[in-house]
Amino acid sequence: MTKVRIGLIGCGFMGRAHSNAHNRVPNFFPELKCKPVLQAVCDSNADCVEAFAEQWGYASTETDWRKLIERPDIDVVEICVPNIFHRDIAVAAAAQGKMILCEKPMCMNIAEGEEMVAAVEKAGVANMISYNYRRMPAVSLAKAIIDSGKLGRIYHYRSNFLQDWCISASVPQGGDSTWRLDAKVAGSGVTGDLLAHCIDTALWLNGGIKTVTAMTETFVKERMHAVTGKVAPVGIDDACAFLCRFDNGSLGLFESTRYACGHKALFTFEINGEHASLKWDLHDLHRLELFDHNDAGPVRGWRSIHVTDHGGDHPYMDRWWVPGLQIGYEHSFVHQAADFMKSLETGEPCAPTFKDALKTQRICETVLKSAAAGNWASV
Ligand code: SOE
Repeated sequence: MTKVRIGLIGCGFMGRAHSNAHNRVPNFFPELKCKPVLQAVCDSNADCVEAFAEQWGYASTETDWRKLIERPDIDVVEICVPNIFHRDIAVAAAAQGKMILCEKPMCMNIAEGEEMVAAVEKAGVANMISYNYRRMPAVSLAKAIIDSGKLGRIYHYRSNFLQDWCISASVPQGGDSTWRLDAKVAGSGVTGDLLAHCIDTALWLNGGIKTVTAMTETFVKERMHAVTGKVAPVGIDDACAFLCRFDNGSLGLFESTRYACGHKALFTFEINGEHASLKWDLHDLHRLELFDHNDAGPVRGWRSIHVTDHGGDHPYMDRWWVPGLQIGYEHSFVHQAADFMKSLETGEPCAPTFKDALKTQRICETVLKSAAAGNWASV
């Protein structure tokens, strides 16, 4: 058994999701030869980092990420801090020969993404961007069905990610919990935060995107900054919608917003082929809906596959509890951590690598450029 010593940077919501995942992996994937060990956690807030280490079981703490990445007893650097820090940490960690698992979106812009790819390729280190929804069993099953050719030629792909937590103008921007509203720290708004998930899944399921035309809107133009207390202009996109053409000739339609009153995390996709269609909804994440035109006429209709069975037909589900009972959000991170460990064993890259995720970054940036210019743009 090889111990893979994790150095996590960032004690926020994503730090918790990743720590929980590593703690679960040895219990639920006992056959893996690489076993994650929570070696060190880093956060600039000394009180928070101590409490976090105690709560999740880290052996030690740091308050400066540069110290963490220099430590010889760290194998994997896990980047769970706001987007503005991703490039600097990833490039420095690669130079130290560390493997890297980085939260999405990959970075602030394409230029940073290119630097990150060059750094991990030069260092020859394992790397991955955390687009966790690929590893929801129902989404993985959709991938297998699409790859089997069952849908035939693909005509349409549509996807949404709808939330409503920014509707109130009193939500601040900046600071530990609302940095996603601060353009200087996040890079973009819903495009990088939410549409990036939709795009990553779409590229995985339906292949590359060639051209886009987009529109964005910032509904609340000024918000108080949580740190300075000053009211400042809002620089992020509150909502973004775009049309696109895929390499396979299909047409795409995407929308994301944080102003869809009543929707908390409605991530959906639907794909329509010449023989069959599939659709999925994160609010009902264990179900995959399939319409198969080859079904006999009297019973032809949407069927709801409860993706919870054991026996190998339903990805990842053998690992969990009782067939027929579902799992949830956190498990996608457990699957991701397990697949990453497996990739260290086999030496195969674990998708989406930095190189894969740079494609998503390119599309996000092209979408924002198209929205600013008001025209079609090539990726
Ligand atoms: C934003 O609210 C957020 O937490 C995203 O940052 C995550 O990536 C998404 O999975 C859920 O929503």
